[in-house]
Amino acid sequence: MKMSMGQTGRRLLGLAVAGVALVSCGAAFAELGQPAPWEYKLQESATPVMDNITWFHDFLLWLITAITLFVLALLVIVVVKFNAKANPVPSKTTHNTLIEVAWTLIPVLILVGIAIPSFRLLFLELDVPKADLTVKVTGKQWYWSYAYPDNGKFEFDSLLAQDKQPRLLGVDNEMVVPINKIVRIQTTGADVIHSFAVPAFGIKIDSVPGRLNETWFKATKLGMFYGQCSELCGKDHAFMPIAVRVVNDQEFATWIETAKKKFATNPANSLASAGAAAQ
Ligand SMILES: [Cu+2]
Repeated sequence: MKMSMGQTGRRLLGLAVAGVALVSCGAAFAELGQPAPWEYKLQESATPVMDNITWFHDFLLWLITAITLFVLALLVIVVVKFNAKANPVPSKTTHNTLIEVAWTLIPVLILVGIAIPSFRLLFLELDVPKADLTVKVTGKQWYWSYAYPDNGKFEFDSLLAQDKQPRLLGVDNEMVVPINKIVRIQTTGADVIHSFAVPAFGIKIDSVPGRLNETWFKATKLGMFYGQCSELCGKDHAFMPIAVRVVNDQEFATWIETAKKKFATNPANSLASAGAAAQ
């Protein structure tokens, strides 16, 4: 079937409209701190580290687009200009010092240009600043436990709440942190390897039995932020969500007082009891 130019044009226009509609829908559904239908970008950032990750991602996307278009242009030039028909007597050129130096040096410079922001980001992630608050996160089959060693001797479990929204992300007891404070996460696994990840905070760190891994975030936006265990850990791996509520200082102080009372007699205070039993 042959299409006229008009038909082709209309089809292309239709595709473009559909594309724009899809993109704007994705933006319309986007919600802070959780995934959205038709989402194709990174989640909206809520920490300086995630700002940096988003910037680096976009920078690489533009760079790779420019490189791909450049290579495509070279291929098109070669196909058009140097095919057998257009170029009946082939040239016998084998070396060109300038081009050879250029195609070695330019990629090296591009890699250095990528390495500098890449290492800067890596140091930002790994170099934990002086923390205002430490939260100990323990991954268990199949839920999370949170302890606040700076704020009192309590620990609580956070399990998937089937009746809560967003589906498969809502939990019974959320982790609560204050806004604009540096929170140090120390994480370990009680049984197998889990991984503590919150996309909007730009954190993902393995929770390994027998080890204490460390990361940090500084939430700059109020609200609920969701993540999921990101290391395949058994049959309910998909059902141990992470929910973090970012509140202001006063609300946090109130929550700490409530939590101390509410979770003081929690029999699931397993870390403390397991530690005491071992001694
Ligand atoms: Cu897990």
